[in-house]
Amino acid sequence: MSVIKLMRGDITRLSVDAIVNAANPTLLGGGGVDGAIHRAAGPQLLQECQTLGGARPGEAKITHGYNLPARWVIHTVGPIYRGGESGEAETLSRCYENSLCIARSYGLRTVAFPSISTGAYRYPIEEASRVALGTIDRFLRECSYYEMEPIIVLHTEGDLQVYIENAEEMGITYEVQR
Ligand code: AR6
Repeated sequence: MSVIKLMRGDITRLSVDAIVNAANPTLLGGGGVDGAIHRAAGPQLLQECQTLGGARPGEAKITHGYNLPARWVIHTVGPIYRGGESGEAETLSRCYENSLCIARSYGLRTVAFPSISTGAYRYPIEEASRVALGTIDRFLRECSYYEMEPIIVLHTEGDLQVYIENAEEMGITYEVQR
């Protein structure tokens, strides 16, 4: 059975099959983790993103990783948090699910996620972490024939603690990578 790995760090430094980008609907870069990924990947990433035609919240699209240690980047657009009654959880869940589906269709195994929507898009991390963990866990169970190694990379120790506490509470199999 696959396990969800949790770690603190900078997602742009990971040598994995794919990292996931918390993008905006233009898919043409921005601040936060999106800006860090574009800076580390170099200008060819933006060139390829210009051919994608953007994406709607919940969708995911894949590009090469260029100068990143990761081979691929899966760009997904999280929901902007507007109080939680506007379908935010469903949209956020589709971000994780669609990213994992793309990874599987490309035969990728190690896939690193940031905490989508919990920065500029202001999704409270308490709620967002439960959606992230629940969706990834469900995918691993439904897809147990395909061995995957999902990693959630948190930028701060405080964020990592929230994910650990919720994984514990939800009875999810996880491993902290220090
Ligand atoms: N590695 C891992 N996590 C990071 C890194 C990093 N290098 N940098 C930031 N984070 P955000 P969003 C964390 O704002 O909320 C962009 O402008 C950060 O601490 O990057 O989905 C896009 O273009 C936070 O926990 O993404 C969109 O316009 C998490 O990544 C908008 O922001 C997500 O924060 C998307 O907002």
